[in-house]
Amino acid sequence: MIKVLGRPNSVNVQKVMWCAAELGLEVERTDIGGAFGGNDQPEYLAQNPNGRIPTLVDGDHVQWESNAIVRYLCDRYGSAPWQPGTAQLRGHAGQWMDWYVTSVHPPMTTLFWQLVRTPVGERDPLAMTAALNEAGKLWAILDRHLQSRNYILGDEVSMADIPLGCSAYRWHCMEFDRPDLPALKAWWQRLSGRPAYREHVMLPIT
Ligand SMILES: N[C@@H](CCC(=O)N[C@@H](CS)C(=O)NCC(=O)O)C(=O)O
Repeated sequence: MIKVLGRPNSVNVQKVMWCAAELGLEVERTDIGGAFGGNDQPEYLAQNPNGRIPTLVDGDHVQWESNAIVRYLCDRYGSAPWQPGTAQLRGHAGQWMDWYVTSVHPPMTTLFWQLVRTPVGERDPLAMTAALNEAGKLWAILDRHLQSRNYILGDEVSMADIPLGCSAYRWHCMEFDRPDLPALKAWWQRLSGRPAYREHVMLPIT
């Protein structure tokens, strides 16, 4: 059976768990990281030298980096639409998945740490405003893209929706004044109708 090492409230673990559930895979998940610890132990570091979560163990195959794990699962166990059927669609899936990591994740991480993990009196308003402005600009790019399609690659949901979809839950559910981006919100609501998304992504933000 596929094993996923990582606590369920990690956005990076959520990508993998949501993806596996959509592909109908049975997964045994172990709580590692955060309050559970374990990711600094030699046996964990032997599988993932970064000491970060998640790590995937699929028989002899051990892998880290959540987006790469999503690609691996879709490639090995998926079919269209999760694993897009053409090189062009896979190219665009990679584009949006990498854009999430390089562009959207940094300001979203600042917002998350400020709003969820930092006591009110210790928050840094300048950092929060800068992150909110940056994240708002980036989500507006996706909002424009989604004005003419239901999902990131077109009519059907795919692996391209997974990293941004996990982050979109936090964008819409953390407490702050967010800009009105109706196409983005409609896409997020479409994802929210999926049982696997509700089970693995729509968890308390802690
Ligand atoms: N680029 C990595 C980032 C992994 C990462 O930073 N994971 C965080 C949780 S979201 C982590 O390991 N934090 C330490 C911990 O949970 O103890 C990936 O996408 O897998």
